[in-house]
This record gives sequence, structure tokens and C-alpha cells, in this order.
Amino acid sequence: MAYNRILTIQDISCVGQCSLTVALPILSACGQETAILPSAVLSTHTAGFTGYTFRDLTEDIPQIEAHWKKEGIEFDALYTGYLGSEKQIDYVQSIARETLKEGAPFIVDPAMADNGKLYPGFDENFAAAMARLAYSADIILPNLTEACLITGVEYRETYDRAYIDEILGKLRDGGAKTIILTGVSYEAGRTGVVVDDGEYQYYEHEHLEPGSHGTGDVYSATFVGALLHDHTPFEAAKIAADYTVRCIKATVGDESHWYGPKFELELPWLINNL
Ligand code: PXL
Repeated sequence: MAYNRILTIQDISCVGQCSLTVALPILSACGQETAILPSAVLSTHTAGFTGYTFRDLTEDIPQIEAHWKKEGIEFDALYTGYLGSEKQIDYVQSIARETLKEGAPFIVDPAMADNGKLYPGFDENFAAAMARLAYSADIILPNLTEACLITGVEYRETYDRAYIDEILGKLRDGGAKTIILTGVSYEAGRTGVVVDDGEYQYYEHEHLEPGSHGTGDVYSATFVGALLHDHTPFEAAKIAADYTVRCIKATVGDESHWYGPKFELELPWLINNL
């Protein structure tokens, strides 16, 4: 198994089990050295809490990049999630150019929206900047809402394969290479992930309600960890789906724990099934 140094750029939500507080333990459990660059520090995530603090770290990013360059620090992969500002997206492009080793994958989860809506604080300009970032990546991990925002296709709750093919076609026309499209449900009670790297593959699994906030981050971090653990994109997509379903099952039924998935309880399963 390869031991890689991966850089992940996303926010720290101090409480809420999402973004870096999920990515760091999952990537470590997958046996990967994990360097982090916090895009912002929030007291909690923005989905369901009110009055949260938000410290934007955009201005720190160029200095951090300059220091890494001075030290000759490079990465075997870059994985980005929730980003705090449009300017930050430009800085991420520079980090991808300057610090990734030759041939190292650049993986973008365009974490900005779900259930047909942008997250609080984001607007169309942000979505357009995130779309540019996604098109420059080697692998993208949008959910259906994010894929619609990136391509301009209208978001729908029910659809058929032709609708998904239209979205995939537009993503490819825009420059997307490997597409991991999550939350694709052709039938009530079931959902799944489409993996498209020129060929369409679909892994269907249970659809659990209510899902919890942060499961997209659990999914993406697990996908990245499994991929760097020498799995193919489709195998990594399956492991990530099975792990995420287990995390949701470990969480549902505890109403006091509405804000995030209890992903820690299933880490032993992940380690044993990589
Ligand atoms: O899980 C995505 C996410 C990450 N970070 C912050 C969020 C959200 C989703 O709402 O608010 C701060």
C-alpha cells in the first residue's frame, strides 16, 4: 500500500463533524500522511446552527504557500472541500500548480450546496468560481445539486438516466475528467453513486432518511483515502458508499445528535475493509 502525503484544504467547523474534523481522522485511518490547510474557522457548521462565528483565513494562504515552497514541501495529492471565498479558490489553483508532484491527483469536492440549494453565505459568483475549480481538477465529487450548479442544468428531485447523462455530458464538455456523482436515486428508498471516467458505472445502495449533515464530507474523505490506498475510482466509490451508510445507521435514532454523523464508531470497519 502506498503511503502518500496528501494536502486537504477545507474549513474547521469546531463543532459539527464535517470538513477537516472528518477528513483528517478518516485519511489517517486510511494510512495516509495528512497535511491540512484550514480555509476558515467556524464555531459550528452553517447547516442548522445560527449565530456561528466565521474567521476567514484567505489572507494567510499565500504566506503558507510561500513557506512550503521555501521548504521544498510537495504533495502526492490535493483534496479540497468547503472553501470560504472566491479569492480563496484562486489561491487553491496556485497551490495545485505549485505544490503538487508531477502526476499527483487534484481532487475537488465542490462542497457548496445540497437538496437544490446553496449553503448559507454562498452566491452565484461563488458557484461560478467553484465550477472553474472543478473543471481544472482530475477528479470531482459533486452531489446532484452541485453538479446542476456547475453545469447550469435545472435541479430536479425525480429524473431518469437521460437527465443524469445530460449532466455527465455537460461536465465532460466543460473539461471534467473523472466524475464521482453522489446522491443519484432512480428509485424510492434507493440511492447511489455514478462513477464516470469515460465509461458509466453505478453503485446503488440504501437511501436512509434523515441523512445527517457532513455525510458528503465523510463520503469524499473516504473516497480519497481509499483511492490513495491503491483502489480504483469505482472500488473507492463503493467503499465510501458502504462506510457512509454505516455512519448514517450509527447516527439515526439519536435525536440529540442531529448535527453530524457518528463516523468515529465505524472507523474500525473502514480500516478492516480497505
Ligand atoms: O459539510 C459541508 C460543510 C462544510 N463546512 C461548513 C458547512 C458545511 C455544510 O453546511 O456549513 C462550514
